[in-house]
Amino acid sequence: MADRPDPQAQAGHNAPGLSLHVPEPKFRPGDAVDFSHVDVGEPGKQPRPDETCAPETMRDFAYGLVRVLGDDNRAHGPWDPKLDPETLRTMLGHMAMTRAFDERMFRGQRQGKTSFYMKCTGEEATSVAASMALASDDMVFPSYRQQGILIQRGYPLIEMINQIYSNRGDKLKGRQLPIMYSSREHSFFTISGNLATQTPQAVGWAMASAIKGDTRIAATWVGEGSTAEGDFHSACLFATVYNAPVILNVINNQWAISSFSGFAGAERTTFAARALGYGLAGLRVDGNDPLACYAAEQWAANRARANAGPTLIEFFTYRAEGHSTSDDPSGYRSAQEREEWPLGDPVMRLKNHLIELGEWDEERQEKMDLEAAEHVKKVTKEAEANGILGHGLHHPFRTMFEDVFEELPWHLKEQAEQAIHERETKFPGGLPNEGKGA
Ligand SMILES: Cc1ncc(C[n+]2csc(CCOP(=O)(O)OP(=O)(O)O)c2C)c(N)n1
Ligand SMILES: [Mg+2]
Repeated sequence: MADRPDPQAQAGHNAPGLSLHVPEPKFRPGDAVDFSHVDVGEPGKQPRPDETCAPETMRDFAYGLVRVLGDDNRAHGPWDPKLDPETLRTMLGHMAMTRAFDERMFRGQRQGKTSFYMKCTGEEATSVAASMALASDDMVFPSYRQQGILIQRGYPLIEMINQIYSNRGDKLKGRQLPIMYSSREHSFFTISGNLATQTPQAVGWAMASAIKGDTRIAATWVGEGSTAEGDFHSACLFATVYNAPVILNVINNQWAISSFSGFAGAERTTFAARALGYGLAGLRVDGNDPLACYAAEQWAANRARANAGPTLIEFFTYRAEGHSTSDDPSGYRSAQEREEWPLGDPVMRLKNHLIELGEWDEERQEKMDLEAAEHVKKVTKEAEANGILGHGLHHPFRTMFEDVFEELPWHLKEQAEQAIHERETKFPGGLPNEGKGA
């Protein structure tokens, strides 16, 4: 022992200094964008494994990209879901409606009708097409950028706008941030602002469905940035351990507000590759290809329904707009990224596919877009009749204490009485436009 060199005494003498890697996005504002390092592969080249296959046979799917629609606007390969033209037009219609809705709500926020909105521009296929591959009563646990699911499931637009305006018609009584919808009737779990909490909840729901011998499966959507949360990893572990009938959809849109995907691990590996470590089936999919999105979700749904196990799907896409109305992406990323994104725009790609099939044309598209915009405008007016955010208290003050507990516990009862008393003292007779109903 005595004649060995003491490593502690030696440390720092000859050893190279340690250094830490801090990820940095490739392009910043004003930079010319070159995405040639992004390997998107060729549409139609990926085989389609059997839905009951063992996860360890799927390694390559975690690193490749399932693609169907080619630059020739045709569908290629075994992942082509072979949807009939009517279904494709319906898909296009929901995507066009989602886009029209986003445009109008964004404008509404700028006009001061609400405090907040989030668009999903460029990501419509990851919600609309994926949702179409599920049964309408499969339980979904989305994040805040999946308005396309509600539109696809036929949730009335007026309910969405009432919620965004937190007005008299808002079923959630103004208690949730705008866009954090909830609809039990549409098997749409309440959106939470606490990122990734929906992932273990989806797995738990799926486990319960299996315990009850039900046939419904669960699907959750989570942003790539949010996969850095511990909740996501607990969800993966529970899903694989109990073979829960669940689909974990990771929307890799490259950005988490102003943090690029590298901070969630994208410089080292793919998000689909997370599946390998857990023994989950993993698929990496072109998220701007509506046919590939549909096919992948259908594959995973069949697998879950056959009790063959959960699937983690990475949808490789791009967030074309700012994170939310509170964000300005020109401060942290190059404006060219959107134009240069190698996978194009999902609405355009589906439209061009239908045209290529001889089942659509530009005139009909124009009409569809116009009708969608007109419809959203009309419904917006109807919702405005119920009030807009910030113009009066649309629900009676005391309702903030209701609907959580069946019976209000004593300490909340005391708090409620105190708050109501203080308010009445300060504003005798209430505020103008104060909701007096219910
Ligand atoms: C637990 C938690 N941490 C941080 C935030 C703040 N936050 C809201 S959205 C967001 C970015 C999420 O990015 P991503 O998961 O990639 O989803 P995207 O917005 O791209 O759809 C952050 C950090 C939050 N709401 N909850
Ligand atoms: Mg993201």
